[in-house]
Amino acid sequence: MDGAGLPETRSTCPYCGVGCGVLLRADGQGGLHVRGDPDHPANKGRLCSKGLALGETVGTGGRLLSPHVNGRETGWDTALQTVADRFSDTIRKHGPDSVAFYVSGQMLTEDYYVANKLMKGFIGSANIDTNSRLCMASTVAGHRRAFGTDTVPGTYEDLEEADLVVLVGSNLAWCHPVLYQRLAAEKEKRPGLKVVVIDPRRTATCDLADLHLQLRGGTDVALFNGLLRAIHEGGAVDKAYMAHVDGFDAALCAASDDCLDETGLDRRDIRAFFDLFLRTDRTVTVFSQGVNQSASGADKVNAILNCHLVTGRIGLPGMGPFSVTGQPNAMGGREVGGLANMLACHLDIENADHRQAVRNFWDAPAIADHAGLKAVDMFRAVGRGQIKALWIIHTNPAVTMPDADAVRDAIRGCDFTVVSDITGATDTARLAHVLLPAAAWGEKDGTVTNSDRTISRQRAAMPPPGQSRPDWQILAEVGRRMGWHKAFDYENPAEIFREHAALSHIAGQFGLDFDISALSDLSDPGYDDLAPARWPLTRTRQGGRFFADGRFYTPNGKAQMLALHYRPPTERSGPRFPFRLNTGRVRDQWHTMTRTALSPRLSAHLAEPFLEIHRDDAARTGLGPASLVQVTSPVGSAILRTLITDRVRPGEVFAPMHWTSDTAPSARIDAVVPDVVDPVSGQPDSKAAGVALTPFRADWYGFAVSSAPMTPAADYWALARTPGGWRLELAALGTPSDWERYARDLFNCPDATLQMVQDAGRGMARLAFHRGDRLLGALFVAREPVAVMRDHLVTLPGTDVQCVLTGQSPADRPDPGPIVCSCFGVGVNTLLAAIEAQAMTSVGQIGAALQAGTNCGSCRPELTALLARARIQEAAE
Ligand SMILES: Nc1nc2c(c(=O)[nH]1)N[C@H]1C(S)=C(S)[C@@H](COP(=O)(O)OP(=O)(O)OC[C@H]3O[C@@H](n4cnc5c(=O)[nH]c(N)nc54)[C@H](O)[C@@H]3O)O[C@H]1N2
Ligand SMILES: Nc1nc2c(c(=O)[nH]1)N[C@H]1C(S)=C(S)[C@@H](COP(=O)(O)OP(=O)(O)OC[C@H]3O[C@@H](n4cnc5c(=O)[nH]c(N)nc54)[C@H](O)[C@@H]3O)O[C@H]1N2
Ligand code: SF4
Ligand SMILES: [Mo]
Repeated sequence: MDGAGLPETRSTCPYCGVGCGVLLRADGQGGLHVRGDPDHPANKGRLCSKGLALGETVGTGGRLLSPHVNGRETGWDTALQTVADRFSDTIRKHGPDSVAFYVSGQMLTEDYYVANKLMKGFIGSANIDTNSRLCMASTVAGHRRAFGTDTVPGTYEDLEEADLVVLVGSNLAWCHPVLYQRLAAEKEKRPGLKVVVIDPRRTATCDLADLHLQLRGGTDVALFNGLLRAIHEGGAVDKAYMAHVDGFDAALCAASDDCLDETGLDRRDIRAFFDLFLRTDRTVTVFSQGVNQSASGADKVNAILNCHLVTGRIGLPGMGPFSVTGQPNAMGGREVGGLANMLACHLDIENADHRQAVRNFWDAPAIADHAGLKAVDMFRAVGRGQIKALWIIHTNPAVTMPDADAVRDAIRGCDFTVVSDITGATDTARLAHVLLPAAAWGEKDGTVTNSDRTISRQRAAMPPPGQSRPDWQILAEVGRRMGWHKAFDYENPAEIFREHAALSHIAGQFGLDFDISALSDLSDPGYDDLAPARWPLTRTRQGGRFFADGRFYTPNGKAQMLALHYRPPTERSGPRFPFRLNTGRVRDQWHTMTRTALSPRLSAHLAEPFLEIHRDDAARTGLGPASLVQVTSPVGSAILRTLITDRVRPGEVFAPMHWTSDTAPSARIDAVVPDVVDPVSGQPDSKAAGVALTPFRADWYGFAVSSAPMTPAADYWALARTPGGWRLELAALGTPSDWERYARDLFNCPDATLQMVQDAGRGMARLAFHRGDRLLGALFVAREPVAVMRDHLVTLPGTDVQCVLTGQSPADRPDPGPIVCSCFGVGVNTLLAAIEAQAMTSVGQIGAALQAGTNCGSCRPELTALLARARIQEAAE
């Protein structure tokens, strides 16, 4: 039964900040059908690979189904009372600043609002910070310095209305795929729309670029300072608009140092970019983590804002700086005041009138009167024992905070830690004294705000399993049990949303931008039916853009250009750590993979953690293709698979952030990243660790497939889902004396039938275990990285295949190669063969022949790259 005929629920995708609308239909058996909502303004029916695979991630296997206290299952009453008592006791003994919440830009606005109210108004501390500190803090700081408030001026439509889109430190094709597709579709229609990508790596996004500026990591301020000078010298300053802007002379003076050589770019490319920028009024500059996650993140943001202010290109159709948010509710979190240095509704914690107004509105016994600890400082305070009770909600800091081993140790050493998650199997959840089961995305109601200020509803399509509950309910109940019954007496999320909207009216009266007071008397059914709407939402104003009118939220009402001095990336660690480690995301995984790794389709794209390294550096370091590399920094080390490429600059390497103790314990990359932060925003520099690289010379390498979970024992392993089970890469020092025993332990199959070939002299062993006709698992071992047809082997567990030990596919079933199109499971070998045989020249032809790229479109940049590769090969032949 596929649930056809059952009603569809309109909701929002829980992943990136594009905030696509989805239509969900539960099949009544725990499954969920997902399609894009044609009526949602963000995606108009489109979805990327991650959105489309949501149905594969909602099963209850692996879910945390009941509260646990000190490792023992309990009921809610015990768990909640334990949390409330410990927090109350700690506050009584050590004061409100001895406790902290670490929360997430993936929480719904209603969850976030309750957490912020509890901490700032009732506990009376501002020690609530969020993973948005690792994500958006530099933009928040940059916006506030320039505009006096944290506002994204433009809308998604601007990308389609622009004549030039500059993407700075953004891999839009993989990280905001539907927005990328909107841009790609527009460029196809209107090739005059130019795209410039500014990124030290050649990413999938570069397939759309007319110009790729592959600058040296960390040098963006030098480039945009240069642009500011060129704007001035080229006579492109908008003199009329400058009446609304302060700080031009100082900004220009600071920019007068010519540091363009620092960028490592060819002057002609720089000139081409500057010329394009100068002559194109309709310019949008999109920026993301290559800008924010930097020791000069806030300065990078302001360097970009300077160039838009001085040209008056802001808040008009097709013009403006555009920070794309990462998480689904990064924007909502900023609205409710989830950061330790904000109050609520964009009100200021430093402003006594703002504080009093919020306190009165909440009828609160206290109000935090100074900023709380920002994420990095917060975990350092936990480590020192200064924070004695910590509640972590909807985030996995033991993996994603810089200096992650120190963070893990700090949490482990904390007197009292509460973790709310949907699974107990995370690096952070394992450290909790109290573990609380949260309802997941498909099961709960609330709102989120996407990158272009559009508020959308998330709606439940299925019941929460076991005892799990929505985060707002858990937080409100703890608030009541701590003695604040009336303030946290919420019955449903609608009530919380109305209160939030009413508080925004006060912000509006203070003259602030975030005002959604038109929604403050929404009825419950009105909330249920709420259609996507862009703020501000007041009786007189709905949506639109900001700042074209020259009205800003600074004390004198003018925008501020900032005087920015380019600071060379500091020599972090000296000659012992000569490589610059850049980190980020891959197309089909979401952060620490607790949801996306459940999907075999998504796991097929990149099944293993890797280090992108330039071929000259690889040769110099003694790293061969597919060898393993040890990455060491002053704070930690990791082992990753080498991926030799010319996509990165010499001297710079790149690793993904996704792998964890559960998927590849040696590849928790944040264990290597030191906790250097931007002095203005407190945001960690996640993209510039100084590292040393050495080959990891394992004594043996292995590859295994299995229909049941495996328990690997090896120095390096990486586990991924497949349609019929799991696949595993292995490597270790010290060869086991008995491969049969090793493999039986790995597959947990003491009595299955074994087939085995072994050549001890060559260090080769191949073992297959059957039960009856069915293959349980197979292990291939060699002294070098194992060469077998992985994408064929992963299809075999659970089938009645007999002959697997060759590791090759039979002639009538060619190996498809690593999957490129995850919707239709089309591999790279299949694609290259078809391109060659049928002399294909376009993504459209590939689609017509193989379907690849015709559904979600997330792989289209990779298909373009394959076509180019085939062309180059042909030319060479
Ligand atoms: N598939 C997928 N999509 C996601 C997520 C995910 O986990 N998976 N997470 C979401 C979240 S929370 C976020 S914040 C966004 C992040 O989205 P992005 O910011 O687009 O992603 P990143 O890969 O972190 O980094 C972007 C680029 O910055 C470049 N970069 C590094 N250093 C510099 C520099 O000094 N200057 C410049 N100009 N560029 C530099 C990197 O090479 C990288 O290509 O993605 C969101 N979308
Ligand atoms: N080196 C490096 N580090 C980085 C980055 C980088 O680019 N490089 N990027 C940084 C950025 S931008 C970000 S945003 C962070 C992201 O880092 P995190 O937020 O730590 O990563 P997630 O895996 O998204 O963690 C979300 C957790 O919430 C759980 N969860 C899912 N649904 C629910 C729910 O409904 N309720 C509750 N209570 N829990 C739920 C998930 O199971 C998971 O454990 O990582 C940061 N760290
Ligand atoms: S672009 Fe993809 S991950 Fe982002 S919201 Fe849309 S479907 Fe979800
Ligand atoms: Mo993020």
